[in-house]
Amino acid sequence: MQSDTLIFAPVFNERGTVGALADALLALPLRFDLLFVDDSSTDGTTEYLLSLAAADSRVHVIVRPGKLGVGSAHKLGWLYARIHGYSRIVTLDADLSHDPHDVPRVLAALDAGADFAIGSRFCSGGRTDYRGWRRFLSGAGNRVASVVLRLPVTEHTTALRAARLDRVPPGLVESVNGNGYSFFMICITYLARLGLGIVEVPIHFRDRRRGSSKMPKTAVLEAVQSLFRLALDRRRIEPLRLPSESERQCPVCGAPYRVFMSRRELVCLKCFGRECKESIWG
Ligand SMILES: Nc1nc2c(ncn2[C@@H]2O[C@H](COP(=O)(O)OP(=O)(O)OP(=O)(O)O)[C@@H](O)[C@H]2O)c(=O)[nH]1
Ligand SMILES: [Mg+2]
Repeated sequence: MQSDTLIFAPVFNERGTVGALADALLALPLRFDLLFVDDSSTDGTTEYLLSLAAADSRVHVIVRPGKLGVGSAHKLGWLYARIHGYSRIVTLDADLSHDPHDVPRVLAALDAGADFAIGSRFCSGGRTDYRGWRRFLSGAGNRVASVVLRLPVTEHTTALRAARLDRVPPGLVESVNGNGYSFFMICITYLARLGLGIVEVPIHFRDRRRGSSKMPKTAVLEAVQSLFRLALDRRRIEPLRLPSESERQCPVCGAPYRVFMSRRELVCLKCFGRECKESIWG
């Protein structure tokens, strides 16, 4: 029987950590399924995950044809959770920066009444191992975001998160206009502006011990642009609806993972195949 909780991690070339991550998650005393979205890793990660999925029915893998961005992988994780009827989703990085043992802690925040929980480096009790430029960037970036966006949180950018799916309007997260690292800030801004109960859970964020960063140099610029856009555009958020089952089917790759990016544009989160016309929105 399917569990009601989906744990999701995006993954690209993380062979040095993904095995330990999967082992630690699968040993947790919780009932859940585990989804990885792998962007055709070239270091053996894909083969490892496919063999793990063949051996353990809790593990699911979607392999995309190329590196399509961490934000779009998260949107696919959320869509997968929706269409398979899970009631809770937990997301985290695959490089062991997020401690798998923090998963029960963010879920406990949902059990205690939160709609959305975020693992936080900057709230009281939170820690980060980043040093130098990365520490400055994440600390200053999150402080600026707190001032400009005026959300009730100190952490806007990390991916360790948990949500009750019945509290989040379907289509809101799946259609976020950001396929890279800006996804995280846009997503939490929308949820806070809709008035969801958001709780910060203090975490110790570790620097990746293996592999290399996938963050492009343009990520900072992209984050600044998103921050200004979110600060200036305070219109009421109107989520795009999720497509029906037949609309979701992608004519390019055949997968059922299309979402609306606007009222006239359907985009496949698996292959990025697009369809634009006047008449899509019913
Ligand atoms: N599927 C997919 N996963 C990605 C992509 N980019 C990053 N990831 C994964 O997203 C997670 C976060 O990426 P990281 O490179 O660790 O980004 P970061 O934590 O901000 O940077 P570091 O601190 O340098 O590790 C990791 O699990 C990556 O493997 C992508 O384009 N596609
Ligand atoms: Mg990382």
